[in-house]
Amino acid sequence: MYFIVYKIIARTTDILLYHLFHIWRTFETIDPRTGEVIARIAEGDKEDIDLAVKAARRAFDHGPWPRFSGAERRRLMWKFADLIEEHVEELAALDALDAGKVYLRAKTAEIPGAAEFLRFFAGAADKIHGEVLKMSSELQGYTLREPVGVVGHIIPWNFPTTMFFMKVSPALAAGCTMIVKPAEQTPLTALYYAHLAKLAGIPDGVLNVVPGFGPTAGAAICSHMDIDYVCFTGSTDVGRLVMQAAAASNLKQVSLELGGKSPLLIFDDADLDTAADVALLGNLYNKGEICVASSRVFVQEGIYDKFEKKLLEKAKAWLVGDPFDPTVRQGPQISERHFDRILSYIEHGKREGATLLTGGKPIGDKGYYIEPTIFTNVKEDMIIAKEEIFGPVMALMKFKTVEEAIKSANNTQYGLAAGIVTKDLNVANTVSRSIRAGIIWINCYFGFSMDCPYGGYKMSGFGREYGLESLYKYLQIKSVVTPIYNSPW
Ligand code: TXE
Repeated sequence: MYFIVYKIIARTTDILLYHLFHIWRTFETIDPRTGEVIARIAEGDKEDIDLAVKAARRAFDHGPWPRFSGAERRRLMWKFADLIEEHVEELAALDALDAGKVYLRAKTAEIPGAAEFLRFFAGAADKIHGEVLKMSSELQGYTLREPVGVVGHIIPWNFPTTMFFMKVSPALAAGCTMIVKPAEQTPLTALYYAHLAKLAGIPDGVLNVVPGFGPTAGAAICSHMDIDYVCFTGSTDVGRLVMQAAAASNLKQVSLELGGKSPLLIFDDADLDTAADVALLGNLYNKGEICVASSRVFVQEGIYDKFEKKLLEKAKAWLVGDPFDPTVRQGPQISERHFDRILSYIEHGKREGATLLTGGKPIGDKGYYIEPTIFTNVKEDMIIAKEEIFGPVMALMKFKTVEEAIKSANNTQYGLAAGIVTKDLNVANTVSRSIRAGIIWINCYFGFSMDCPYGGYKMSGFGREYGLESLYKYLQIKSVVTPIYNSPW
């Protein structure tokens, strides 16, 4: 008897505590320039994901969004884009504070890019067509492209704005409703975008932003029975969990954009300045926190020494510092954990026998700044040549022939991107066709535009972001067939 009463009291206390705790549960978001807290954010978990999915489901099954004409969706998406542009300075400042983004770059490229994503896909919203099928003399048919339903977007911290809109814009254009879980490190702009979507008149329930952690809120999205599609960008390990949860729940569709260890191949005939600029940008842009970073640089032996000298000169001039300073090119790494992880890879590199050409150390005693770091004498089986470091760390290697370069480029479990620097069109074409990666840049790096799809081969994932390809993944085809009588054809 006492035991039962104790159990009831304990259970009631549990429930009360849960609700009290739950109401007040928040997490800190940190300024990577200083390590100080910027704000406390409400922490969403499974219960909140459930509520968001209910809202999204209602909006999909009964709301106007999927039933609007493409032109009506286009009008609201365009308004959303205009509002982003009106708020560009606050949004750029939030990404600089929360993610260590170079403010000027956020203000002139990433935030305006978000508006362009919306406009690109808004323009496609009224061009979603099926086909007419002649079939046979007794049958004819047509296809409809219908929205897949409720989508869960799980986004990482390295591009809080770009990732948000590269996923949300095509899904909105397709007529889907959605839940977005921003990364726990960078929730600020995502919350601001939810506010702007409401101001733009996007109907309630269409775009739901739930900040929270991966193993709770993120996992709840992946295993939810009422979500039809999960679009994930993040680590390869979590990508596996996403697929497992999708398979174990309702077999929801999945697309994954995962890690990379992309090669950059520099041939003997390359212009040295171009080659060094491409290699530096490919490794240091966004402090190396970019999945398509060219973290393995292979240089043909004829120009290797000259290239190394040129690269060092340019690396020394690459300015690291406060991302609000307009002369700075590289801000702080995202978090203390990630900062430690990068430094431990650098230690690994030294222990394995690679030579530090430059960098390798933290900068200052506050915040998470790391020097642009270049290793030479790297062997392909070293950890720094195999694993994604996701920081400003380049591994420089040498090759002799085109065949050797192709073999080394493909010697990785990943296949996200590759770069080639050469004046020889035949070499460029042969190598492009031979590398197993989703995007190849010739004499440039990070050449992105809304209409150019990219995504993974091998363990870098599957499904495409950007371009009409990314719209089609949020649409499914329905075939409608009808008999035809007395047709002479
Ligand atoms: O990634 P996670 P982390 C790579 C990069 C980086 C490493 C670790 O090498 O150093 O991954 O980064 C959510 N179910 N990339 O730990 O954990 C999480 O909340 C569902 C490459 O930050 O994969 C966040 O929103 N979701 C990459 C998102 O997944 C879960 C960008 C990414 O976090 C989850 C980021 C779970 N069980 C990291 N666990 C790229 N391709 O650009 C976590 N998440």
